[in-house]
Amino acid sequence: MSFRLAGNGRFVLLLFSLHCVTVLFVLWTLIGDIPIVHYVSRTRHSATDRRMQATAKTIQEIYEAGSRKIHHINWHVRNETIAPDGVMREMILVNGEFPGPTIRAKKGDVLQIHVQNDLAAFTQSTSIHFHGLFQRGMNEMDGVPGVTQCGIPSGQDFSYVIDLKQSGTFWWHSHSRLQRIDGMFGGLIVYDPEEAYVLGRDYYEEIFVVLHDHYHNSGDANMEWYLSKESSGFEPVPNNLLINGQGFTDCDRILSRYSCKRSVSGLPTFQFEHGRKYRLRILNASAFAEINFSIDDHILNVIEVDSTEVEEFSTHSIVISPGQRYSVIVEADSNFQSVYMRANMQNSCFRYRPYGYRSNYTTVIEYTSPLETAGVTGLARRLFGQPISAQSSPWSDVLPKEECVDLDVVSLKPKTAVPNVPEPDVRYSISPKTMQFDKRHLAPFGFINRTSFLPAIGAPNLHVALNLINTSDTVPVPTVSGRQNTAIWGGDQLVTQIHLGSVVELIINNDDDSAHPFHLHGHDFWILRVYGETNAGIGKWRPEYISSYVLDNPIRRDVVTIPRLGHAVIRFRADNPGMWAFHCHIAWHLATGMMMQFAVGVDSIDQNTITEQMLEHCAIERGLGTKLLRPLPGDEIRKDSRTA
Ligand SMILES: *[C@@H]1O[C@H](CO)[C@@H](O)[C@H](O)[C@H]1NC(C)=O
Ligand SMILES: *[C@@H]1O[C@H](CO)[C@@H](O)[C@H](O)[C@H]1NC(C)=O
Ligand SMILES: *[C@@H]1O[C@H](CO)[C@@H](O)[C@H](O)[C@H]1NC(C)=O
Ligand SMILES: *[C@@H]1O[C@H](CO)[C@@H](O)[C@H](O)[C@H]1NC(C)=O
Ligand SMILES: *[C@@H]1O[C@H](CO)[C@@H](O)[C@H](O)[C@H]1NC(C)=O
Ligand SMILES: *[C@@H]1O[C@H](CO)[C@@H](O)[C@H](O)[C@H]1NC(C)=O
Ligand SMILES: [Cu+2]
Repeated sequence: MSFRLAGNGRFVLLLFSLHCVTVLFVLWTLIGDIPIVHYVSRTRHSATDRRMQATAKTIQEIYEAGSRKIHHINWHVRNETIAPDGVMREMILVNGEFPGPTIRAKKGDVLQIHVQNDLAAFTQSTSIHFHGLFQRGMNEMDGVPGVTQCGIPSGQDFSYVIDLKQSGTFWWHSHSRLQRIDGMFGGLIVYDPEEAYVLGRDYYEEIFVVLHDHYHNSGDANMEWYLSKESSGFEPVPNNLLINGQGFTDCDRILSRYSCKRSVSGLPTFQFEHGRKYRLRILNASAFAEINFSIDDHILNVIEVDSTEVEEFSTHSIVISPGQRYSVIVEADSNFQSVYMRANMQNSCFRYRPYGYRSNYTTVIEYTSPLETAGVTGLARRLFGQPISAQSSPWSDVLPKEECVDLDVVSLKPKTAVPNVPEPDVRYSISPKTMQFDKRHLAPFGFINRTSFLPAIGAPNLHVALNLINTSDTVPVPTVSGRQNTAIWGGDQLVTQIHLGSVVELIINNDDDSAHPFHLHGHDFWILRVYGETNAGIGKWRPEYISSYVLDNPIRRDVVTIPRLGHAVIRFRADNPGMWAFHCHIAWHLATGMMMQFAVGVDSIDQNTITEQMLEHCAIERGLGTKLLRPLPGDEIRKDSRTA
């Protein structure tokens, strides 16, 4: 055994690998094509890895807890300085965990999540949205400030009570400001014995893989830059890609204003036992980047897309947009002793690369057997740490060129088939766009049609719809475009009223130069058509496309990526009363207003669902009033010239 130090400071390590119980081991060397080198030696799964894994025991405990278990969950929201990839930065975390706590429960259970906002600054209210849960009949628990609630003010608390009526892979995240990309998100997995693939029966273990882009600056700092002249309207590009909150930074390539710690960065490693099947639940929690995920020498059998079970579909790689989830079954049948799991950010979606930018990520999946782990390999690990390289190479399919698009709509088929999608009762079209205005110093804002959303202060639209507040009593919010606020709703709102039970067809024409992954709250939708163009001006929807819709059992999901210069057509049955957000899931576009709402069957909402506590939070928000208004670019100039 030996190791040597390469000239450029990279460690080259050797590792033991034991092949059978009786014989000894062989040494392997490394450094494949990718120079990932620094890592923390670990002999056991870290706490993070344990939180991300579920075994037959986990599910047994969940089921033995009895029917309709109430999960009492206590969350504290605080800001903390941590270094997920070696670079220290302030983050906003739940219970200090990053990613946040993973909730595991079964269908029929109730979550009672007590959220205490311990953020110091008075403007930092918070909220939790449970992405993918329809919240049927419980619109007030959807967690969107300005739409279904006021933010939970700092120093205050709120309990989200949620009936779990669906199963699958979900996630939760703050819907306030940019807290999601500052670290406030986590997984929510709901099991159901009726599922096609059951843990312990159809697969041996499951591993939650959270892929997300990571910025070395805070969301607010990035936003300030985005809205300034320096950005020229380009979105802030992430510095790194993390898996389960862990990553690696080459400290030599980091600007000196950051504090970079060589010793803390680590890569998660995963273990497979030969002959077993694993379910990977993959979540893209990114702010911005599309990610291409693959495992060398292993086929990904896609079984779930955004909590919709699909007919098994085999592929070598999947591209995941922000907010999307995929479950894949992977059979551990490789002859390699260890292989790479690869995640690449789709570079073509970015318009520039920051200094020290890292777009791809490989981490090792090791093949182990229980004896090896306990025996000599275990000892070797304690001495030398985790192996850092594998001999495998990436799949070399000839696939279409890298583009920011989802898995082909036509290849995904839900298991619970809907042979004929119902005809629409109403058809709406919308055009999302990022636009810049001279009077706002060319700062970019996200629009849907001519409206850029700003959350109404102290007057969420759900409360307005239920006559719990008059908009005339609220703090006026300036509109981005300078147009008048609408008579009914506060702030700058695009609200479309829908009769309960209507089938809505929505055509989204994207004339922008970048793709927009759109997410609908409260419902999932059928995707009838997705189309991208390479030339501006000709990718818009046209009536003759109706004949090309996929109407026979199309995929149902809750996020669809609208390709650049193209369009998508979705349909959904608006059978869930409430104010439901529909927005781009790219953090920068959402935070600058790319959001509209569907007011579905508002007359059927019970006013009593809004608690005293929720009304109090709104009163606090109105009390803070103008303190919560951040001047829009351009407004401060007007103020200056008035006072001058
Ligand atoms: C973060 O914590 C620091 C120190 O505790 C505090 O000064 C700051 O205001 C906090 N920021 C927020 C957003 O709460
Ligand atoms: C996550 O979603 C973002 C936004 O669409 C996308 O750019 C990125 O590639 C996705 N990442 C993965 C791993 O799918
Ligand atoms: C991975 O990153 C390296 C270094 O940034 C780059 O040279 C390489 O082309 C990337 N590979 C892929 C597949 O993007
Ligand atoms: C995704 O990665 C795989 C494996 O590295 C590669 O073969 C494939 O071309 C990539 N797909 C896209 C759409 O970039
Ligand atoms: C958005 O604008 C288009 C084109 O002007 C219009 O036809 C459509 O009705 C608008 N959509 C909504 C939801 O207002
Ligand atoms: C709204 O205004 C009307 C008319 O001024 C008043 O009667 C009603 O009580 C107000 N409602 C609320 C919730 O303040
Ligand atoms: Cu967008």
